[in-house]
Amino acid sequence: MLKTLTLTTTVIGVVGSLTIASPAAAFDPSNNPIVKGSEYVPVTGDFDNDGHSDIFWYGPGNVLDSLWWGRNDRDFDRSNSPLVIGSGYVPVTGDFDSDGNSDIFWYGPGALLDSIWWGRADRGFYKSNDPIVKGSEYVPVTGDFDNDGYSDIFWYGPGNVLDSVWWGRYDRSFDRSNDPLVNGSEYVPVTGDFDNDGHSDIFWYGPGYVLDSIWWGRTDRGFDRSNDPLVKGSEYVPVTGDFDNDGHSDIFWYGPGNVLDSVWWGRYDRSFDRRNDPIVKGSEYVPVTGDFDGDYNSDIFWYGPGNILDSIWWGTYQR
Ligand SMILES: [Ca+2]
Ligand SMILES: [Ca+2]
Ligand SMILES: [Ca+2]
Ligand SMILES: [Ca+2]
Repeated sequence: MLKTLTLTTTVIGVVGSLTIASPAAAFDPSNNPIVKGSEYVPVTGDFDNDGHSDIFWYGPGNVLDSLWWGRNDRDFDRSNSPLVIGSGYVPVTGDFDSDGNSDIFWYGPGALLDSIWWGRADRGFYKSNDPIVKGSEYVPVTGDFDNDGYSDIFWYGPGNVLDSVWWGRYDRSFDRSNDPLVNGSEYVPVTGDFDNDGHSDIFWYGPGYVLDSIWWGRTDRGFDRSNDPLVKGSEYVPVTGDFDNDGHSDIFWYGPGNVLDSVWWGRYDRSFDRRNDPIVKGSEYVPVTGDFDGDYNSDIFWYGPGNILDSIWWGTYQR
């Protein structure tokens, strides 16, 4: 049975037990009735390369996918094309062929066939179903680690699984390196260019007592590794973006429930300005970041699955 997007009008304010408090000056909040029907996996990128980030709402299984295209006026063009791909995929986005259009790598763990959808200016996709084999259950993260303009994929294999990196190429293939980039335990990797040297970096967030570390991308396709005790207390959901548009990626540590949120602002010296402002969030959101209105400040789309009201926080130049 096909589910479709349920378009309803919801009053701004309180829905159920949820309240969205105003954030600090770092964000302009908008609680517009941004309706979503069901449980989607949102993936963001600038697929049509118009300078505005877009959201691909991946509905696993029989749920109809849809695309929201960012606009200057902070609204979205919505297309409900049946862009169906099976269930069980882990989508990651990057501009792997460096043509300016973001692409989606549909990673199918296990027996699922991987595929890549290449973004186009006309808001369609070139789809390639090459059997891009991956063995097991990886956590892929994307960035341009070697700063050659082509997005790369770091395949993080938790536990004893060997990690590897796929380096994007102009011909839509990848250079693959299977170096034993060992990682001990179960990390949550987030990527951004925190020191603003042009190379994407990986923040390995170790929930609980696990020591965090950062891998800094290098031109020679290696990484500088720092194991500073970047302490985090509890179970956060980190998302990255350049919220204040100073060139350094920042990390928004979303603490679901009563956990206090914080923002770490990237610095040139590879440290962070840490702000523990009580940026309140009520409930269990799925945050995704992008520059949806094209003003160069990254924004946060708080997707509330089910009946939870969605909202968007628009990045400002302030912190
Ligand atoms: Ca766009
Ligand atoms: Ca592309
Ligand atoms: Ca690259
Ligand atoms: Ca960097």
